[in-house]
Amino acid sequence: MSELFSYDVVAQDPNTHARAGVFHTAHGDVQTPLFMPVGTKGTVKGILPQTLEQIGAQVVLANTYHLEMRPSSERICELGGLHEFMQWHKPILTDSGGFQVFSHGEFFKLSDEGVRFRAVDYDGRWVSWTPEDNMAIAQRLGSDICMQLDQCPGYPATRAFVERAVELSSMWAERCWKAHTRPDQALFGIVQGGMHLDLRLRSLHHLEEVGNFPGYGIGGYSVGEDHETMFETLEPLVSEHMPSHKPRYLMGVGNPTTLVRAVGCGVDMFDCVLPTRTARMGTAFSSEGRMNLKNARFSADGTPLDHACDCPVCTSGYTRAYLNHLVRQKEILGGILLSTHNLYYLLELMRRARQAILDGRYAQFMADWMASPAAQDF
Ligand code: PRF
Ligand code: ZN
Repeated sequence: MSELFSYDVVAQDPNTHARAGVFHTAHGDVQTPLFMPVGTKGTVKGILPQTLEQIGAQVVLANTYHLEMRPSSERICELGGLHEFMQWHKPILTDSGGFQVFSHGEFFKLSDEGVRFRAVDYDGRWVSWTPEDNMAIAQRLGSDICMQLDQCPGYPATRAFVERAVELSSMWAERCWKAHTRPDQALFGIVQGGMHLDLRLRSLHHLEEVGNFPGYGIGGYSVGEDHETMFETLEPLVSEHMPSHKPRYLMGVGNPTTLVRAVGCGVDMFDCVLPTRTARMGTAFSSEGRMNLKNARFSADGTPLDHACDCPVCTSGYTRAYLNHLVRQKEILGGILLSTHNLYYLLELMRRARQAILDGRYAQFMADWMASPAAQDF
């Protein structure tokens, strides 16, 4: 029996920093690298839990801030915890409110104590939130992995602003570490520091001093910078400085090309609303790049969505013409089918990446991806 929340690297690619691993949680093992579908409010929009299982999702993401606002962690706890509430019995990761608060524009105030913000997407009331509150909520929800409360600076930001975010996030990491007591839940620290490698390293070292976190989130990327700017600091941070025996989770990144490159740097986990959000707007990921199903050129196309895809949508006889019709008529099935396909696409991409690492051919996998028509579009 492996120890709860230990991470075993099962294969290290010989020519890149990519690795394949297994992370053990209270609701089962998780094979890395992996993509985690986002179910912010306790549901991956439009997708049944059994469908998620069928397409091979291993972990679903939820958010403490949203679930605390409605229907509250107390209610969910009374009803048996989040797994029972949403009928997903595999691992759940809950993000803290940090990133959501950051998206509240001018309606928030940060202090050492915590954050105060207006719940603009709910009833508009002012809410005060401390690291201890965040831990209490996550522990009531009973997720397998929870994230510390952090501050995610946007981009561009002054160095002084980012430095302050690192200090605040470090202080909050320590308070989260002390407040966290649930033995069947793993608390991950979050590395911040914007596009400054020295601040990233300072943040990482603070986390290493604060406690023995079983894994690390990497926050503060994909906030408006271009890809090259991100990889300038992400690459050395992950491949040279982050401990190799702990999982590394790049938060909020779901662009297929970025995933392939980040795995090559040694990142293990990803989440993003991109596959489901773009699906609801009528866009599909495919082996030929992005496809906007609203486009009139699909209206009489009797072929499957993506001939190279084995997902339940592409193998059930649905045509591009039918998807075009559903999307144009704003039928909810359009969003459901495209979400199912897009999630499968990223889950399958990570399964193939894992197999390539196990076979010691990840460099070739990356080169093949970069040369593929899909990569030109992402
Ligand atoms: N912090 C937290 N959640 C996040 C982020 C972060 O920096 C990001 C940044 N891409 C996405 N989700 N707590
Ligand atoms: Zn498909």
